[in-house]
Amino acid sequence: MKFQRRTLFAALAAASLTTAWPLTGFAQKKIVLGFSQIGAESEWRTANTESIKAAAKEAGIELKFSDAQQKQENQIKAIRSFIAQKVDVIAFSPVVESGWDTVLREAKAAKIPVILTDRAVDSKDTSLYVTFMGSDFIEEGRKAGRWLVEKVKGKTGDVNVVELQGTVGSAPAIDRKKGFEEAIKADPRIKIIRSQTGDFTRAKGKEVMEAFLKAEGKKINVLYAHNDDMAIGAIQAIEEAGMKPSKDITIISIDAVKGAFEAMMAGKLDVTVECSPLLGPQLMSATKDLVAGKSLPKRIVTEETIFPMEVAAREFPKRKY
Ligand code: GZL
Repeated sequence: MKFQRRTLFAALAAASLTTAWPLTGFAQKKIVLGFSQIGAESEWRTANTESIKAAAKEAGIELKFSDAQQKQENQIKAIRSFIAQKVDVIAFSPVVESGWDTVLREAKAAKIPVILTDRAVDSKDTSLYVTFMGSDFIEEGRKAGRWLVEKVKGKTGDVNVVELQGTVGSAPAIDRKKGFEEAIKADPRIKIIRSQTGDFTRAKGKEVMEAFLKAEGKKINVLYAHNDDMAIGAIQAIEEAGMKPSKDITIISIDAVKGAFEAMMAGKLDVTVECSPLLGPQLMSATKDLVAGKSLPKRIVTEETIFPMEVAAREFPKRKY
């Protein structure tokens, strides 16, 4: 018996020298990611949240998730709480571009890396975050504008546009406006005659479109909405005003959520520019890389396309959000 036990111990000692196997306990510490989400203002946001939660589960990452109800102060509070809890990584989608430097400096002082997802910040000190992963909103605006320039090519008459902007001060609202205005310079007939925020929601989009219709009525030829939810709200307002969406007013929007495909298949929306919310897997992979000490590119751009009405029925079954 004695001989056997000695042999067993000798074998274990030898094994411990040859494997990387940590003899002190076997469970690896779970990575903890603190995520501050903007809110639940749109179909896009809901899909984005689902993607992040599902990907964290899949990756075995402990997710501390906070919903800010579209208020910057709630996002700042959440980030401070993540710092106090000493999470491994902080990620967030900044509701507006400005006002983040102080809290990001606190995260830096606490040596907690920060990942920006979906929207950018305007901090001059880019050392305050490791990477920004998300869409190129200026290009999304250009795609919307280029589509309109092509649509009116060879036609005569005014092209008066009313614009429903996203949340005031947010990167998508600022950049989608910039890209659209750059692209429509190609045809001087295209003019933005009214522009106002609908805060990315259906309710506000409908309310502002009602005001546009009261003020401009049949002068309106085109609606450019910074997201599908506002476009869908505006479609309701157009119908309640006795006009036909798409036929009387061409409707252009961004996101390519399911609701937009349903509106295009019903002949009420003309085109939607894709803006993918499915950032969860990329975020979890970046989080694991950071914890493993790997470096990340400063900017990770989401590849996207555009869906005009004529392809909606063919593409809809393939859509993941
Ligand atoms: C874009 C995202 C925007 C969507 C809206 O990446 O930040 O916020 O376009 C959402 O639908 O509310």
